[in-house]
Amino acid sequence: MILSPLCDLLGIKYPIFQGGMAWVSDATLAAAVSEAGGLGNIAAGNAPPDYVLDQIRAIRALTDKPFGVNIMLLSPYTAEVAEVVAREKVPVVITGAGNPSRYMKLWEDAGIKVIPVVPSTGMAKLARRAGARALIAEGGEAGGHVGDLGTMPLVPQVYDAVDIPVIAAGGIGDGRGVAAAFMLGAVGAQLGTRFLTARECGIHRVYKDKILAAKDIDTIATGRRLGHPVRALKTPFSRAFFAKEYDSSVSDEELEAFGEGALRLAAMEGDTKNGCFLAGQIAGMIHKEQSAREIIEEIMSETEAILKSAGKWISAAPADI
Ligand code: TUI
Repeated sequence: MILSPLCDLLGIKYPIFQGGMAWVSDATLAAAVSEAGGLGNIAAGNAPPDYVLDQIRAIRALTDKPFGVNIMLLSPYTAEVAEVVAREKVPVVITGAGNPSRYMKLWEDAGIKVIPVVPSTGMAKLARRAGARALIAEGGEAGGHVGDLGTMPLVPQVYDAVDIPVIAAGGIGDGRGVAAAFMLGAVGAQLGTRFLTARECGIHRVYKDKILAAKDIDTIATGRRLGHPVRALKTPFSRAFFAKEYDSSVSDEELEAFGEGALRLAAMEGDTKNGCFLAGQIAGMIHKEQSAREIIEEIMSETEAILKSAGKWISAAPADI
């Protein structure tokens, strides 16, 4: 049994979050994760407030365990979604892709525990000052919108910068990654890509098959020019986007327009030509479909075995080097 302060803070059994993934993590997936003892998260993405309210009602019908709502701060509906989660008093809000400071008091007054995703120590300190209860330090190995630093350098630096619990994310796919996250100072881990092939994940069959077939070098981060790089599987879409990005005759507006709707086309339609299949660098480690419960229990038993055997590195001087 792994004892983490994160479990006490949130009332969960395992210190594992399922990352919020636009068009992917709905009430069904999030409920399965929460029922299995992790923290399931509904992704608001770019969706309107009505959708988010429906999903909150849906998850409450499926589980009485804690859950979170992931709010993507670049969404045009952020202010309205912020109000919905406050009115609904959801247990946890996770923010991404921006500075959540302006909404923190609203959420805090509603008794919500706010856990922002941060890509740097600067944003970590800012979020801490604004009232964050914990932080998710997400490295650039993650899928979706990514920062510059890798998880290995980011997590310990964020740990040193703040006095609240830190959860590691980005590049974590199994118990080895979770154990490593603990070694870096984290109290838990958030995984997104690993849950794409969960049985309860309702994405298109094509998306799951692409993840199952992916190799280590099959993801690419595009969109740096627009200020929000996004990691996805290499597909005709991402290669075309990458080419346009380095073509000075293509304006930023054209580039933005080219990407519009691509997440939905991947997740809902499995459109291999025009879809953007977000995935992290651990996609190459996923070889089977499992239930959310199997995923979480497998990860936790791997983590426990690794941590139990970690003493082997200090038990005796190496015999022969
Ligand atoms: O947000 C994510 N991952 C995402 S969001 C997304 S949808 C999207 N659509 C269009 C453009 C961009 C994204 C797909 N995947 N992860 C959490 C995350 N947050 N990663 C990095 C950050 C982040 C970046 C900058 C957090 C704060 C931040 O602050 C910058 C500032 O100064 O505001």
